Amino acid sequence: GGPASLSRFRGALVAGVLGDCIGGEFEGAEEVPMESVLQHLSSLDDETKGTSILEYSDDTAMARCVAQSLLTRTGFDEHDMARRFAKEYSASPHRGYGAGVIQVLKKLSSPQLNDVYQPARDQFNGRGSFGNGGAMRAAPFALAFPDLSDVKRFAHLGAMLTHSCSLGYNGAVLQALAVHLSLQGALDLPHQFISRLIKEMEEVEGDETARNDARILKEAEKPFCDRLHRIRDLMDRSKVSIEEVISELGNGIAALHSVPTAIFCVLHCLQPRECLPESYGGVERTIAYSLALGGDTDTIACMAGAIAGAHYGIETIPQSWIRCCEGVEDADQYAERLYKLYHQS
Ligand code: 8NA
Ligand code: MG
Ligand code: MG
Repeated sequence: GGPASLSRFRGALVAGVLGDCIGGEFEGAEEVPMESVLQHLSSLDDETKGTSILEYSDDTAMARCVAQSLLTRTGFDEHDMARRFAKEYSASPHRGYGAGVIQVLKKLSSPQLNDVYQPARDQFNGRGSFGNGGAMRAAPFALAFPDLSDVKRFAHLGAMLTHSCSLGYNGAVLQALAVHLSLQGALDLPHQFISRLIKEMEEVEGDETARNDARILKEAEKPFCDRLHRIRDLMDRSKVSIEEVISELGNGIAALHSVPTAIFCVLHCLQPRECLPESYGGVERTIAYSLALGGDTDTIACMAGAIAGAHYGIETIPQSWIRCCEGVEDADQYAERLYKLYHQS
Protein backbone atom coordinates (compact mmCIF):
# COMPACT_ATOMS: atom_id res chain seq x y z
CA GLY A 1 0.00 0.00 0.00
CA GLY A 2 0.89 3.69 -0.30
CA PRO A 3 2.08 5.94 2.54
CA ALA A 4 0.14 5.47 5.81
CA SER A 5 -2.11 2.79 4.25
CA LEU A 6 -4.19 0.45 6.41
CA SER A 7 -1.99 -2.47 5.31
CA ARG A 8 1.06 -0.74 6.81
CA PHE A 9 -0.72 -0.03 10.12
CA ARG A 10 -1.79 -3.67 10.39
CA GLY A 11 1.67 -4.89 9.38
CA ALA A 12 3.32 -2.81 12.11
CA LEU A 13 1.25 -4.06 15.04
CA VAL A 14 0.90 -7.65 13.83
CA ALA A 15 4.61 -8.14 13.05
CA GLY A 16 5.50 -6.63 16.43
CA VAL A 17 3.44 -9.32 18.19
CA LEU A 18 4.95 -12.04 15.97
CA GLY A 19 8.49 -10.90 16.83
CA ASP A 20 7.67 -11.07 20.54
CA CYS A 21 5.91 -14.46 20.44
CA ILE A 22 8.34 -16.15 18.03
CA GLY A 23 11.42 -14.52 19.59
CA GLY A 24 10.62 -15.77 23.10
CA GLU A 25 12.14 -19.15 22.20
CA PHE A 26 15.68 -17.70 22.21
CA GLU A 27 15.42 -14.90 24.82
CA GLY A 28 18.65 -14.67 26.79
CA ALA A 29 20.54 -17.20 24.64
CA GLU A 30 24.13 -16.17 24.07
CA GLU A 31 24.57 -17.80 20.69
CA VAL A 32 21.80 -18.77 18.30
CA PRO A 33 22.88 -20.63 15.15
CA MET A 34 20.84 -19.60 12.09
CA GLU A 35 20.09 -23.31 11.65
CA SER A 36 18.19 -23.32 14.96
CA VAL A 37 16.29 -20.17 13.95
CA LEU A 38 15.21 -21.69 10.63
CA GLN A 39 14.21 -24.93 12.35
CA HIS A 40 12.09 -23.01 14.85
CA LEU A 41 10.47 -20.98 12.06
CA SER A 42 9.73 -24.01 9.87
CA SER A 43 8.10 -25.73 12.85
CA LEU A 44 5.49 -22.94 12.69
CA ASP A 45 4.48 -24.16 9.22
CA ASP A 46 3.98 -27.71 10.45
CA GLU A 47 0.21 -28.24 10.37
CA THR A 48 0.50 -31.56 12.21
CA LYS A 49 1.90 -29.81 15.30
CA GLY A 50 -1.52 -28.24 15.56
CA THR A 51 -2.69 -26.37 18.58
CA SER A 52 0.37 -25.14 20.49
CA ILE A 53 0.17 -21.35 20.70
CA LEU A 54 3.21 -19.16 21.30
CA GLU A 55 2.38 -16.74 24.12
CA TYR A 56 3.25 -13.08 24.04
CA SER A 57 5.38 -11.49 26.77
CA ASP A 58 5.70 -8.12 28.55
CA ASP A 59 6.47 -6.41 25.22
CA THR A 60 3.02 -7.12 23.78
CA ALA A 61 1.21 -6.97 27.13
CA MET A 62 2.34 -3.35 27.55
CA ALA A 63 1.91 -2.39 23.86
CA ARG A 64 -1.72 -3.52 24.15
CA CYS A 65 -2.18 -1.16 27.12
CA VAL A 66 -0.65 1.70 25.10
CA ALA A 67 -2.92 1.03 22.11
CA GLN A 68 -6.06 0.62 24.25
CA SER A 69 -5.33 3.80 26.20
CA LEU A 70 -4.62 5.94 23.11
CA LEU A 71 -7.82 4.65 21.51
CA THR A 72 -10.12 4.99 24.52
CA ARG A 73 -8.83 8.45 25.43
CA THR A 74 -8.38 9.48 21.75
CA GLY A 75 -4.90 10.68 22.65
CA PHE A 76 -2.36 10.47 25.47
CA ASP A 77 -3.63 10.35 29.05
CA GLU A 78 -0.87 9.44 31.51
CA HIS A 79 -3.24 8.45 34.33
CA ASP A 80 -5.24 6.10 32.14
CA MET A 81 -2.12 4.52 30.64
CA ALA A 82 -0.48 4.06 34.05
CA ARG A 83 -3.66 2.41 35.36
CA ARG A 84 -3.72 -0.01 32.45
CA PHE A 85 -0.06 -0.99 32.95
CA ALA A 86 -0.68 -1.66 36.64
CA LYS A 87 -3.87 -3.62 36.01
CA GLU A 88 -2.31 -5.71 33.27
CA TYR A 89 0.67 -6.55 35.48
CA SER A 90 -1.48 -7.62 38.41
CA ALA A 91 -3.70 -9.74 36.15
CA SER A 92 -0.74 -11.50 34.42
CA PRO A 93 2.48 -10.98 36.36
CA HIS A 94 4.32 -13.85 34.65
CA ARG A 95 4.91 -12.34 31.24
CA GLY A 96 8.68 -11.94 31.69
CA TYR A 97 8.85 -8.36 32.97
CA GLY A 98 12.27 -6.87 33.80
CA ALA A 99 13.35 -7.23 37.43
CA GLY A 100 13.25 -3.49 38.16
CA VAL A 101 10.06 -2.45 36.38
CA ILE A 102 7.96 -4.77 38.54
CA GLN A 103 8.40 -2.36 41.48
CA VAL A 104 7.11 0.52 39.37
CA LEU A 105 4.10 -1.47 38.21
CA LYS A 106 3.22 -2.39 41.80
CA LYS A 107 3.44 1.25 42.93
CA LEU A 108 1.34 2.41 39.97
CA SER A 109 -1.59 0.39 41.26
CA SER A 110 -1.77 2.42 44.49
CA PRO A 111 -4.92 4.60 44.59
CA GLN A 112 -3.04 7.20 46.72
CA LEU A 113 -0.57 7.93 43.94
CA ASN A 114 -0.82 11.51 42.63
CA ASP A 115 2.22 11.82 40.39
CA VAL A 116 2.21 8.80 38.07
CA TYR A 117 5.77 9.57 36.96
CA GLN A 118 7.21 9.38 40.49
CA PRO A 119 7.65 5.58 40.84
CA ALA A 120 9.76 5.50 37.64
CA ARG A 121 11.91 8.40 38.89
CA ASP A 122 12.68 6.50 42.10
CA GLN A 123 14.22 3.55 40.23
CA PHE A 124 17.93 2.77 40.49
CA ASN A 125 18.75 5.33 43.19
CA GLY A 126 16.94 8.08 41.38
CA ARG A 127 18.69 7.54 38.03
CA GLY A 128 15.75 5.79 36.39
CA SER A 129 15.78 2.71 34.17
CA PHE A 130 17.66 2.60 30.86
CA GLY A 131 16.09 -0.76 29.93
CA ASN A 132 14.31 -1.26 26.61
CA GLY A 133 10.88 -1.63 28.26
CA GLY A 134 9.78 1.82 27.08
CA ALA A 135 10.92 1.20 23.52
CA MET A 136 9.41 -2.30 23.20
CA ARG A 137 5.88 -0.83 23.54
CA ALA A 138 6.42 2.40 21.53
CA ALA A 139 4.93 1.39 18.15
CA PRO A 140 1.30 2.42 18.86
CA PHE A 141 2.44 6.03 19.44
CA ALA A 142 3.71 6.11 15.86
CA LEU A 143 0.29 4.97 14.62
CA ALA A 144 -1.81 7.36 16.69
CA PHE A 145 -0.40 10.74 15.65
CA PRO A 146 0.21 11.98 12.10
CA ASP A 147 2.41 14.79 13.36
CA LEU A 148 6.04 13.80 14.01
CA SER A 149 6.46 16.20 16.94
CA ASP A 150 3.45 14.58 18.66
CA VAL A 151 4.96 11.14 18.12
CA LYS A 152 8.19 12.27 19.79
CA ARG A 153 6.46 14.04 22.66
CA PHE A 154 4.02 11.29 23.57
CA ALA A 155 6.43 8.39 23.03
CA HIS A 156 8.69 10.19 25.51
CA LEU A 157 5.94 10.72 28.10
CA GLY A 158 4.56 7.19 27.67
CA ALA A 159 8.01 5.71 28.31
CA MET A 160 8.56 8.00 31.34
CA LEU A 161 5.83 6.12 33.20
CA THR A 162 8.39 3.35 33.78
CA HIS A 163 11.71 4.59 32.33
CA SER A 164 12.91 7.99 33.55
CA CYS A 165 16.55 7.75 32.41
CA SER A 166 17.07 9.48 29.05
CA LEU A 167 18.88 6.38 27.77
CA GLY A 168 15.62 4.52 28.35
CA TYR A 169 12.99 6.97 27.11
CA ASN A 170 15.03 8.22 24.15
CA GLY A 171 15.14 4.62 22.93
CA ALA A 172 11.34 4.74 22.89
CA VAL A 173 11.41 8.02 20.95
CA LEU A 174 13.80 6.51 18.39
CA GLN A 175 11.70 3.36 17.99
CA ALA A 176 8.49 5.38 17.54
CA LEU A 177 10.22 7.63 14.99
CA ALA A 178 11.48 4.61 13.04
CA VAL A 179 7.98 3.06 12.88
CA HIS A 180 6.45 6.42 11.96
CA LEU A 181 8.87 7.09 9.10
CA SER A 182 8.54 3.51 7.86
CA LEU A 183 4.76 3.95 7.76
CA GLN A 184 5.28 6.91 5.40
CA GLY A 185 7.36 4.78 3.01
CA ALA A 186 10.69 6.23 4.12
CA LEU A 187 12.44 2.83 3.91
CA ASP A 188 12.23 3.04 0.12
CA LEU A 189 15.33 5.24 0.49
CA PRO A 190 17.35 3.60 3.30
CA HIS A 191 20.16 6.15 3.45
CA GLN A 192 17.74 9.05 3.69
CA PHE A 193 15.83 7.11 6.35
CA ILE A 194 18.90 6.83 8.58
CA SER A 195 19.90 10.46 7.94
CA ARG A 196 16.44 11.59 8.94
CA LEU A 197 16.64 9.58 12.18
CA ILE A 198 20.04 11.13 12.93
CA LYS A 199 18.67 14.62 12.32
CA GLU A 200 15.72 14.02 14.66
CA MET A 201 17.83 12.37 17.38
CA GLU A 202 20.43 15.17 17.22
CA GLU A 203 17.71 17.46 18.49
CA VAL A 204 16.29 14.96 21.00
CA GLU A 205 19.72 14.20 22.48
CA GLY A 206 20.82 17.83 22.47
CA ASP A 207 18.79 18.33 25.62
CA GLU A 208 20.59 19.12 28.90
CA THR A 209 19.28 16.04 30.78
CA ALA A 210 20.30 13.67 28.00
CA ARG A 211 23.82 15.12 27.89
CA ASN A 212 24.10 14.78 31.65
CA ASP A 213 22.92 11.15 31.71
CA ALA A 214 25.32 10.26 28.89
CA ARG A 215 28.21 11.80 30.83
CA ILE A 216 27.33 9.94 34.05
CA LEU A 217 27.00 6.62 32.22
CA LYS A 218 30.25 7.28 30.27
CA GLU A 219 28.55 7.04 26.90
CA ALA A 220 29.18 9.12 23.77
CA GLU A 221 27.91 12.70 23.96
CA LYS A 222 24.80 11.71 21.96
CA PRO A 223 24.62 7.93 22.45
CA PHE A 224 21.76 7.08 20.07
CA CYS A 225 23.19 9.33 17.33
CA ASP A 226 26.53 7.58 17.80
CA ARG A 227 24.84 4.20 17.19
CA LEU A 228 22.93 5.52 14.18
CA HIS A 229 26.25 6.57 12.63
CA ARG A 230 27.57 3.06 13.27
CA ILE A 231 24.50 1.67 11.50
CA ARG A 232 25.27 3.86 8.49
CA ASP A 233 28.83 2.53 8.40
CA LEU A 234 27.62 -1.08 8.61
CA MET A 235 25.08 -0.47 5.82
CA ASP A 236 27.84 0.64 3.48
CA ARG A 237 29.79 -2.58 3.98
CA SER A 238 29.34 -5.46 1.54
CA LYS A 239 29.57 -8.16 4.24
CA VAL A 240 28.77 -7.91 7.94
CA SER A 241 29.01 -10.81 10.40
CA ILE A 242 26.61 -11.42 13.28
CA GLU A 243 29.58 -10.99 15.67
CA GLU A 244 30.31 -7.53 14.28
CA VAL A 245 26.68 -6.45 14.62
CA ILE A 246 26.66 -7.58 18.25
CA SER A 247 29.95 -5.88 19.08
CA GLU A 248 29.04 -2.61 17.30
CA LEU A 249 25.38 -2.34 18.34
CA GLY A 250 24.70 -4.93 21.07
CA ASN A 251 21.82 -7.34 21.74
CA GLY A 252 21.08 -6.62 25.40
CA ILE A 253 18.22 -5.34 27.55
CA ALA A 254 19.38 -1.69 27.57
CA ALA A 255 17.51 0.48 25.05
CA LEU A 256 20.88 1.69 23.72
CA HIS A 257 21.92 -1.91 23.05
CA SER A 258 18.75 -3.02 21.32
CA VAL A 259 16.79 -0.23 19.56
CA PRO A 260 19.60 0.64 17.09
CA THR A 261 20.14 -3.11 16.64
CA ALA A 262 16.49 -3.59 15.68
CA ILE A 263 16.75 -0.73 13.17
CA PHE A 264 19.86 -2.33 11.67
CA CYS A 265 18.07 -5.70 11.33
CA VAL A 266 15.35 -4.04 9.24
CA LEU A 267 17.83 -2.20 6.99
CA HIS A 268 20.05 -5.25 6.55
CA CYS A 269 17.08 -7.39 5.51
CA LEU A 270 15.68 -5.00 2.90
CA GLN A 271 17.38 -7.26 0.33
CA PRO A 272 17.42 -11.05 0.17
CA ARG A 273 20.33 -12.49 2.16
CA GLU A 274 22.40 -15.59 1.48
CA CYS A 275 21.88 -17.00 4.97
CA LEU A 276 18.07 -16.83 4.64
CA PRO A 277 15.65 -18.87 2.47
CA GLU A 278 14.84 -17.27 -0.91
CA SER A 279 11.15 -17.92 -0.28
CA TYR A 280 11.12 -15.49 2.66
CA GLY A 281 9.48 -12.08 2.37
CA GLY A 282 10.87 -9.01 4.14
CA VAL A 283 9.12 -9.46 7.49
CA GLU A 284 10.21 -13.10 7.65
CA ARG A 285 13.82 -12.16 6.85
CA THR A 286 13.83 -9.39 9.46
CA ILE A 287 12.45 -11.54 12.28
CA ALA A 288 14.70 -14.51 11.41
CA TYR A 289 17.80 -12.30 11.34
CA SER A 290 16.86 -10.63 14.65
CA LEU A 291 16.61 -14.01 16.38
CA ALA A 292 20.03 -15.09 15.10
CA LEU A 293 21.62 -12.23 17.06
CA GLY A 294 20.66 -13.85 20.38
CA GLY A 295 20.33 -11.83 23.61
CA ASP A 296 17.02 -10.03 24.13
CA THR A 297 15.55 -11.74 21.06
CA ASP A 298 11.85 -11.26 21.79
CA THR A 299 12.24 -7.52 22.24
CA ILE A 300 14.64 -6.95 19.32
CA ALA A 301 12.39 -9.02 17.01
CA CYS A 302 9.31 -7.19 18.32
CA MET A 303 10.80 -3.76 17.59
CA ALA A 304 12.33 -4.79 14.24
CA GLY A 305 9.05 -6.53 13.36
CA ALA A 306 7.04 -3.34 13.95
CA ILE A 307 9.35 -1.24 11.74
CA ALA A 308 9.45 -3.91 9.02
CA GLY A 309 5.70 -4.57 9.18
CA ALA A 310 5.05 -0.83 8.65
CA HIS A 311 7.19 -1.03 5.50
CA TYR A 312 6.05 -4.28 3.87
CA GLY A 313 2.42 -4.32 5.03
CA ILE A 314 0.17 -7.10 6.32
CA GLU A 315 -0.07 -9.04 3.02
CA THR A 316 3.55 -10.20 3.21
CA ILE A 317 3.14 -11.92 6.57
CA PRO A 318 2.62 -15.72 6.44
CA GLN A 319 -0.73 -17.00 7.72
CA SER A 320 1.01 -19.92 9.43
CA TRP A 321 2.91 -17.47 11.66
CA ILE A 322 -0.21 -15.46 12.41
CA ARG A 323 -2.14 -18.60 13.38
CA CYS A 324 0.29 -19.73 16.05
CA CYS A 325 0.82 -16.47 17.95
CA GLU A 326 -1.30 -15.20 20.83
CA GLY A 327 -2.87 -11.75 20.54
CA VAL A 328 -2.52 -11.20 16.78
CA GLU A 329 -6.24 -10.67 16.14
CA ASP A 330 -6.40 -7.99 18.83
CA ALA A 331 -3.32 -6.28 17.39
CA ASP A 332 -4.96 -6.26 13.99
CA GLN A 333 -8.09 -4.61 15.42
CA TYR A 334 -6.09 -1.97 17.31
CA ALA A 335 -4.25 -1.21 14.06
CA GLU A 336 -7.51 -0.66 12.23
CA ARG A 337 -8.82 1.66 14.94
CA LEU A 338 -5.53 3.57 15.20
CA TYR A 339 -5.62 4.00 11.42
CA LYS A 340 -8.97 5.78 11.80
CA LEU A 341 -7.72 7.92 14.69
CA TYR A 342 -4.60 8.91 12.72
CA HIS A 343 -6.57 9.91 9.64
CA GLN A 344 -9.23 11.75 11.67
CA SER A 345 -6.83 14.16 13.31
P1 8NA B 1 13.78 -2.80 33.83
O1 8NA B 1 13.41 -1.37 33.92
O2 8NA B 1 13.67 -3.63 35.04
O3 8NA B 1 15.25 -2.89 33.24
C1 8NA B 1 15.81 -4.15 32.97
C2 8NA B 1 17.14 -4.33 33.71
O4 8NA B 1 18.10 -3.42 33.23
C3 8NA B 1 17.09 -4.07 35.20
O5 8NA B 1 16.56 -5.16 35.90
C4 8NA B 1 18.54 -3.78 35.52
O6 8NA B 1 19.26 -4.97 35.63
C5 8NA B 1 18.99 -3.04 34.28
N1 8NA B 1 18.95 -1.56 34.46
C6 8NA B 1 18.06 -0.69 33.91
N2 8NA B 1 18.33 0.59 34.28
C7 8NA B 1 19.40 0.54 35.09
C8 8NA B 1 20.16 1.52 35.78
N3 8NA B 1 19.88 2.84 35.72
N4 8NA B 1 21.21 1.10 36.51
C9 8NA B 1 21.53 -0.21 36.58
N5 8NA B 1 20.85 -1.20 35.94
C10 8NA B 1 19.80 -0.83 35.21
O7 8NA B 1 12.87 -3.55 32.76
P2 8NA B 1 12.50 -3.24 31.23
O8 8NA B 1 11.06 -3.14 31.13
O9 8NA B 1 13.34 -2.15 30.68
O10 8NA B 1 12.91 -4.60 30.57
C11 8NA B 1 13.99 -4.73 29.70
C12 8NA B 1 14.07 -6.15 29.14
O11 8NA B 1 14.27 -7.06 30.21
C13 8NA B 1 12.84 -6.59 28.39
O12 8NA B 1 13.21 -7.10 27.16
C14 8NA B 1 12.20 -7.64 29.27
O13 8NA B 1 11.71 -8.69 28.50
C15 8NA B 1 13.22 -8.00 30.29
N6 8NA B 1 13.72 -9.35 30.42
C16 8NA B 1 14.81 -9.82 29.72
C17 8NA B 1 15.27 -11.11 29.91
C18 8NA B 1 16.47 -11.66 29.14
O14 8NA B 1 16.85 -12.77 29.41
N7 8NA B 1 17.07 -10.96 28.21
C19 8NA B 1 14.61 -11.93 30.81
C20 8NA B 1 13.54 -11.43 31.51
C21 8NA B 1 13.12 -10.14 31.30
MG1 MG C 1 9.53 -9.79 26.64
MG1 MG D 1 12.78 -9.08 26.13
